[in-house]
Amino acid sequence: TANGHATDFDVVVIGGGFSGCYLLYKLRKRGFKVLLIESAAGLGGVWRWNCYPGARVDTHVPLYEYSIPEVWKTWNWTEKFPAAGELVRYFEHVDKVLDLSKDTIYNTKVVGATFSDADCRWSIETEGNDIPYRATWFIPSVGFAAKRYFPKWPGLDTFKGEIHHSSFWPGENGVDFRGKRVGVVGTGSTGLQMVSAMAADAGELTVFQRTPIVALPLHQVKLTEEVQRSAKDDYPAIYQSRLESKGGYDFNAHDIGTFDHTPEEREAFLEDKWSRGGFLLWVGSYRDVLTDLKANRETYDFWARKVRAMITDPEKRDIVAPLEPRHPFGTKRPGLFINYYDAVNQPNVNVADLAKSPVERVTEEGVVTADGKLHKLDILALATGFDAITGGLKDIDIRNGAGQSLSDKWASGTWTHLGIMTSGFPNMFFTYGPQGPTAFSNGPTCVEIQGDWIVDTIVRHREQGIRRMEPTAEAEGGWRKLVNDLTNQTLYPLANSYYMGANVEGKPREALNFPGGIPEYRRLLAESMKNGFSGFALA
Ligand code: NA7
Repeated sequence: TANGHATDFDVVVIGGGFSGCYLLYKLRKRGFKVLLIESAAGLGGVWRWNCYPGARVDTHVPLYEYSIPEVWKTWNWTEKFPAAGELVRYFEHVDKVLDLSKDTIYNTKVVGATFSDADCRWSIETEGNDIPYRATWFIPSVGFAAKRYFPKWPGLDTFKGEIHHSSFWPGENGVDFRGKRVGVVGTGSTGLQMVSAMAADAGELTVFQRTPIVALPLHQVKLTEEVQRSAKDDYPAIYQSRLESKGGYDFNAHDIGTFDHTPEEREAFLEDKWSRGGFLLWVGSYRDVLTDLKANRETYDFWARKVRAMITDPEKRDIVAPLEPRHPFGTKRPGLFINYYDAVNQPNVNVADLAKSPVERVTEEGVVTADGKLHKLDILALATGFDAITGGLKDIDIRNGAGQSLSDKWASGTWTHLGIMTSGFPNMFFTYGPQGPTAFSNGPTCVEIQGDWIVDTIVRHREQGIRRMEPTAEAEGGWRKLVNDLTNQTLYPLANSYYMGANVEGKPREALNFPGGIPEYRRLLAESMKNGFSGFALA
């Protein structure tokens, strides 16, 4: 045994976020011996790490939760868009109801995993532990934001104040920023939330913006138990609608083109999407917003008009919502705002336009931009994102029987079949990873679909005595081509986003998400299984 646990399992899962918990629960129910390994002290994955001020999910509940009846019937939220802390409490509830901790080891970091061809089993190595865990099936469910990204600025380590990355924040109230000079770097959905939460109490807050975020209204609603109790009759239908929606929500884009409407009709249509809020203006609007540049510009201009009207200072207005888009609307992840533009309006909030004047270096005192200005800071809050989607997997020393590592295999590009397995690495499934619906899907939707498919697959293999499975090189070549071809029919390649691997120096530029939508993805998964796992070699 290691840490007092057994070391031999049918399945070892890494990561106690939405995916890992789902897999542990479902696999155990089917009689498998499963171990979940988690590097944090509890469950919740991304919500445990990203506990910076203002951290909140921007998909509303009950879309953003498990469809497991034992869980939703016994849980009520306090807000329609819950904050990180409430999501961690949700996972505590999940743990209690599904009894997950008894098969989980916490505070344990997986550093490597090696497949043995001789006995078709994985050995999983953990930090500070000489005895590996062994399993027939290995499922790294590390999430798409497991590897944080730091700016490569000279002098960053010389800064005398506090530096925190958003995903390594010392607890929601762990940094006292009241009255301090705070610099928030990055204006993705994280930076937007941080600025919104910190502006009121910070002494002076500087937003270091390289690219303006397209932020859409989040209409927060306080939820009572009574309201949820009576709404729960509809939950099964809502969970079903997630499976039928392209993005795993409960809505789709309309089958109307932007220019099918007159300008007046268009204004009214977009106004309706905007005022109802959430991601509707992005993926619940005209069908051509993300495929046709001219159509896209109509939505951008509408958005810019809306936001510009909210910003009082003309200089800030041109930085935060420029008349000319920096990339097509929605080709970088939009964020949802509650009070972001009010925060920007505050006199103690400055916006430094890094597109005009990039960061040159960091000194003991703060950040120096190309215009020669020293932005003096007490706290540097990095909301600079992640080596997203592939970074977390490549960070683990995963090796096949021939000694090849996954990070070597994917050095110049990512290869998977169905975004769920990669050839040469048998018996390893991944969830919410490269070339799956991932960042184009509501997380829980994607995770349950992939989780169910993996569990059904392993059950069938047990029934039929299959001990080894991996995609064929041909199938993964086809999948890679499909993912990239479909993406090339959209406007996504026009932005330097993490969707395209384009936010990290030296990372291959490629489509990292399957853009065909949830129903098509489900169809392709089911088709492969029905055809005796077409695209996979079984032994
Ligand atoms: P994102 O969306 O990747 O945003 C990162 C932000 O940091 C973005 O505005 C970047 O600007 C900025 N950035 C990154 N590096 C630098 C440097 N070197 N200098 C200046 N600015 C920089 O990450 P988030 O954490 O906000 O969100 C990740 C996901 O979490 C999100 O999609 C949701 O699914 C939840 P850029 O746009 O590259 O010019």
